[in-house]
Amino acid sequence: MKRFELNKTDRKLAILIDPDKHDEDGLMDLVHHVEKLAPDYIFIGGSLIYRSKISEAAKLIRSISDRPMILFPGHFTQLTDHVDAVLLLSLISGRNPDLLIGQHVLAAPKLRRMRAEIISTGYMLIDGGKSTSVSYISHTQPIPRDKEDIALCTAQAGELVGMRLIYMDAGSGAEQAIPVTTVEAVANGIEIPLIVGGGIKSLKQAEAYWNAGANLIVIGNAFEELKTVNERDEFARRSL
Ligand code: 1GP
Repeated sequence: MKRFELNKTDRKLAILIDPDKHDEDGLMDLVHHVEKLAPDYIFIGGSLIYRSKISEAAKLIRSISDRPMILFPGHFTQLTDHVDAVLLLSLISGRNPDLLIGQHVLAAPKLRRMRAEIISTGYMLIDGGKSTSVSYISHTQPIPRDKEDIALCTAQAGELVGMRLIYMDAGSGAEQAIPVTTVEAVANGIEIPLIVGGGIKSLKQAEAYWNAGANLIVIGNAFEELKTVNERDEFARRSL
């Protein structure tokens, strides 16, 4: 088991793999390209996994990559022991009690038995310009993108109640990524590490978030949707 290490001075990258978007060959091909990009972590998960089995996908990824694999679960049914760590998400931007404590209660017995590291994470949705799967599935409204003060106070509240990380997400495939100024305000206002994702399309964009104080950038769609080997190689080369 590899530990999930994240500090306030880190500038790290994770690639998010949604196993439902790939058949077995496609997933293997993707993971080989993720290896060329050499991110710090592979995240695995999705708002709704209905085609694939998360454990099978995690095992397949592990057969190709030794990189720390972190589960980013959309639901407690996605829990698997074939990962190194699990982000135990509390959706603190929303007011749906099921995603603040209900799912956690149902998951607790399994979480206690798992070998993977469990990391309590304050998860905040920020409006990314369109309705996303996570917003629909979670029955919650994201924080308006121009309400920096609400984002900051929500993150601070998450830290005060004991979360180890804050994850600000515009949602997978967001039209607009989170404003850099909002990320900067939150990063400066909390003492725990900050993860940022949703709608980030390039490593240049990631750089702006690292400079603003984000400690881990998550890129999903922008890398997964590159169809040709050349496109993926090009994205990987740009990271060197
Ligand atoms: C979504 O933050 C992740 O939860 C990644 O989003 O797929 O838009 O990169 P993208």
